Amino acid sequence: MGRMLSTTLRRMDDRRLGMLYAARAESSATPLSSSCRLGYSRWELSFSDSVDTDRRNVLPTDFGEEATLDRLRWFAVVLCLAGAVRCGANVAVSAERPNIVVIYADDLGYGDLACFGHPTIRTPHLDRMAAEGIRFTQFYSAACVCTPSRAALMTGRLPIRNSMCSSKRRLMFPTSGGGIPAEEVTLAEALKQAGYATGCFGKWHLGHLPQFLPTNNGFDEYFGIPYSNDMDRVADSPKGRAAFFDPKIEYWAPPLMQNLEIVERPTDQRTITRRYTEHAVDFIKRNAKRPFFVYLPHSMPHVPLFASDKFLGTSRRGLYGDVIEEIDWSVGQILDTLVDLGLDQQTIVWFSSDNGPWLIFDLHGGSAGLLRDGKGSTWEGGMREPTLAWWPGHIPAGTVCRELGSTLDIFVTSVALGGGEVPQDRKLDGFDLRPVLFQEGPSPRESMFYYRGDRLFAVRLGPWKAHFITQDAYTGKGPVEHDPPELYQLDQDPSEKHNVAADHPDVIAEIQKLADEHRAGVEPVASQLEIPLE
Ligand SMILES: [Ca+2]
Repeated sequence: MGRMLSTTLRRMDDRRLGMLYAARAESSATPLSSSCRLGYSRWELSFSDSVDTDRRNVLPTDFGEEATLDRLRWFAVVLCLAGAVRCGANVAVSAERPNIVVIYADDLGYGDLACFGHPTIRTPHLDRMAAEGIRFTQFYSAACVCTPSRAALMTGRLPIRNSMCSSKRRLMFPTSGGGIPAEEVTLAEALKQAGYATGCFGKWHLGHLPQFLPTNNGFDEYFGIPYSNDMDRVADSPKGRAAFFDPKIEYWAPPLMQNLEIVERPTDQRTITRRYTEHAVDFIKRNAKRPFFVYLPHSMPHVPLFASDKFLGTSRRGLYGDVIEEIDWSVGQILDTLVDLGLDQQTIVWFSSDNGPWLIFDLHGGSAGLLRDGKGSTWEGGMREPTLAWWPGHIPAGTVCRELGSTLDIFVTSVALGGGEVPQDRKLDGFDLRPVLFQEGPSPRESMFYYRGDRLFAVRLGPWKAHFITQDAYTGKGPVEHDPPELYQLDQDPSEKHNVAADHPDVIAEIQKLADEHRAGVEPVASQLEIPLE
């Protein structure tokens, strides 16, 4: 405890720091190449060899910015004086086995929340999560459409590995006969195994046949619709997009399910956000005395848009704003329930979205803010999501993380927090984000792989993103291959406007190498999305 630390400060790149954390996160799956030189530069506190490993995790707190030398010297002095400080904090927190809540919006854009810059949509409860917790500015879904995105969240594995993607059929439909494979370990299964009560309230979209539904995949309870709210379109509804621009309940007939039973059809979507919320709150109250996992995947703002009477016509952003503000109300109900039950310091709440905004629906689609394109594309607007995490007393209030994270990481982080077991017999693509949440170290995630269907379109490494293939989301134009790939520096050019490939052949070579290694590590699996309903 009283051993002196050597105070050598030197620069190192994220990848080396990432290795440091990967060594601790047993589940970290992506191999880290020691040759990489492209990550963000960081300062490292270099300790003498006699310092224990946990001490190495105590690092400067403002990971979004490059820390100053003075700050780090001061930090080192404080560290020496204070002794262990937060040494071993991860172990203590892990032992607490917090409740875990994952709130997942559908087709929400990066620019659709007030705390992500929307000028008129009011999101006070989500803003509260940001103010009291952590806001991620570079957090990614693992796919640009619903089904593969949700499969990745639930398994910590890229859809190319868990069978839940296809370039022929991008989603599960009511005519699909496949679903999440039984051999996949869902987040609910991993947490249930660790003693958690598990409930899913919302849109599932990982197969609607009984064996694929939530209660056969780790959840004790389910209330929700099994696929998207625009499926089961009624034949005599207005053609094309007209039905969406004047939505009526009777135009679509998705079933509302309780566990394995259909309890309502068509689902009254006007009250669906409120009812998901009521079921989630009830579940939390009933399970207040044991660890619980709540998965609350809202079926909106995916079109068709519906809001309850209380919210209809109240937002300056129109119907889309009404819908977002009702989802925000829902978030407030969850947070207030946790506070009222005295569980706020024992519960981590995540908020993110499955993919970007569906831009072809004009005012009924959201906004990706300054990001390019939206849902369905591998441009940033399709996969970078407005993401928050809240855990009073554990996540430092008002934190902004400008490093990389992914919904893939929610699986690994949650299982680690819950004291569960991350599967060791398969490749995982998630990282343990606890160092980021607790502001104890940089993000172990340095890269992101952008798939459209089963094809790798782009790769991000540090601030650089190379597009090997591009395709607009829904214009009907085919894919365009690029050799050399298009290259963007996302820290400087988040809108992907300035292709700088000609200036950085070394960067392209490095990313090409990473992409080749990644492809070599993917074993082909048959797609569940191509299996028809018999
Ligand atoms: Ca979606």
